[in-house]
Order: sequence, then C-alpha cells, then structure tokens
Amino acid sequence: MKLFLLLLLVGTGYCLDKEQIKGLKALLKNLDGAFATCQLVLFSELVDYDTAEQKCQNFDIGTGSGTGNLATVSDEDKNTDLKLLLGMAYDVKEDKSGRWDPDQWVWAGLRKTTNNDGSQISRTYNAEDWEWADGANPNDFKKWMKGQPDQRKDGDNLQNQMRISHHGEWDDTFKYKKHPYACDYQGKYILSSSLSSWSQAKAACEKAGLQLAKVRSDQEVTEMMAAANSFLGLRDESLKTWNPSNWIWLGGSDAAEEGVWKWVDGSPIDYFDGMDWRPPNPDNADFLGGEDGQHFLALSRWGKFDDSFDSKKKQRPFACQCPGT
Ligand SMILES: [Ca+2]
Ligand SMILES: [Ca+2]
Ligand SMILES: [Ca+2]
Repeated sequence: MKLFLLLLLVGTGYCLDKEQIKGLKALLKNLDGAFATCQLVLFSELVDYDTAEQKCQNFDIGTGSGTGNLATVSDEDKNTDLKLLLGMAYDVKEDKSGRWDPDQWVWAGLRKTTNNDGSQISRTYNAEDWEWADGANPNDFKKWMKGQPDQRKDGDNLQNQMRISHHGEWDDTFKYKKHPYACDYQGKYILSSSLSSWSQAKAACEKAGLQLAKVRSDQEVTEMMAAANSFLGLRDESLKTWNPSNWIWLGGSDAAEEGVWKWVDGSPIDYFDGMDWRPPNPDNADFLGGEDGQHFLALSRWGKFDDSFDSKKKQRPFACQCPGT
C-alpha cells in the first residue's frame, strides 16, 4: 500500500485526498498574494487577461522568466486545485449578485482563437476553436457552466477568454475584465509562512502529501530564494539576522548519527560541502541547554545554511518539496 501511494505521488500531477487537501490548506493559510499547489500558482492581484498572460510568462521560479503560461486546466485534478487556491485567496460569495464579482473568478489560459464572427455557429462550443496558453487544443475535459460559452458581445468585443469560478465552473468573458489569475506552476517548492519547529514543519508537509524540501545545488538555492520571495514576500530588511522570519526549515538532519547528514527520505546530502554556510556553521552548537547539539537544516533568506535545533523556541517558515522534483 505504501509503495502504491508513493508511485501515485511520483507521477507528474498528483491527486490529493481529502486529508491532504486539509494539509495543503494549512500550509497556505497565512500566505498573501500568491498560493501554489504542485500544479498551479494563483495570484490574487486583479488584472485583465492580457496582463495575466504576460505575468505568467514573466513569473520567475529562479530559472529565468519567459517560459511560464496561464494555467492549462485539462483534468479534474487541476480544476480542483484551482478551486482550492481561489478559495485560499478569496471567500466564496453565494448571493446572486456577489457571485459575479471579480474576486469570484480566476483567469485560466483558455481562449477562443477561431470562428469569432459572432454567428450562431461560432457560439456553439467546438474544442478546435479554443486553445490553451501553452498552445494545446482542449481535450474532452470541460466544465462550462450551463449556457456557456455564450460568446456575448460588447461593441467590438466578444467573450473569447475563459474564467473559472469558485465552484470550478467555466465561463467565457471579455478580456478587459479583472480577475486573479493562475499559471502552471513549474517550481519545486511549496512554502509555508506558518511558524513551526522543524518537526512540526516536517509533519505539516507530510499531511499535505509532501516532504520537507531538499536544496541540492547552488541553482536550487536560487530557486528556493525565488520561491521565498514569491510566497513569503520580499525579505524585511529591518529584521535582525536571527529573526525567525529570516530562516526557512529544510528537510535535512544529522539527528540519527552526528555529522552524517541525510534528507528526510534517507538519501545522503551530497551538496553538504558545497553549501554556503553562515560561519562558523555547521557548528553543532549546544547553547540551548539540555540539547545534544544542532541536527536540523535551515536556510536563511540570504541563502546561507545553518545547523539548528528542533525546538519550540525555533519557530520558522518552512518549505515542502513537490513530488518528483
Ligand atoms: Ca459568457
Ligand atoms: Ca549535528
Ligand atoms: Ca548552527
């Protein structure tokens, strides 16, 4: 059974069960502005469709911008993730007028590219007339609201852009409308700003079907710094070095055997000697009294590593790793 679950998780997308969705919500609950699952990232800023598309293309996960795209929502998993993320950013409004508010919808990447003459034929949904922002035509998966797409007209404008509701229903609308937007998430990391000890952080990632993160190269330090900037916000320059907010728990430990560092999945930390340690670390310090040294890996918002304590006195943000990355 365990192996089976593992195999499910290692695939490209991974399907969250009810408990894991709860776990993911807990990870994201104190964030502001950007929210990610391992498939999608949603930004709460309200923008028109063209701006949303541009912003997804420019979203930099630490590997350079220009490669992102507005979300391709081509299966039930991603539609479910999108509902979850919109719900994290904005509350659902059930009243009749409120459900058409800008914050009740999110831009995804589907747009109508052909048969746009407004005729009766053009108003009938035909997947070949539509295209995802990544260039693919829609497959059989669709979630159009009853009566949609209806290709309404406003002067010269037709409803050629798709938006998705809190209930996961699709509607075609005008590109000048302003909504939050979702991009396909190409990153490796889900960050949580919920201050936690190392073992609390480890458990919180596991509850969401994830593991505390690995940072295995200088390049991944850059990616982690980019993820921290996107999800936790830019570093607050007024905070002192050891302020909890300046440190992110990672999934490394030498608790089992002093000096033998392993990731939480048991694999060795080959990058250990290449890590940019904050001098004089790693020092296995024991100043917290009653402790037998420091056995848990943290990374600062400056990209410096430290071995630290798993202690209620060390409540920090943390990073989880997306399966298969
Ligand atoms: Ca419509
Ligand atoms: Ca140690
Ligand atoms: Ca240390």
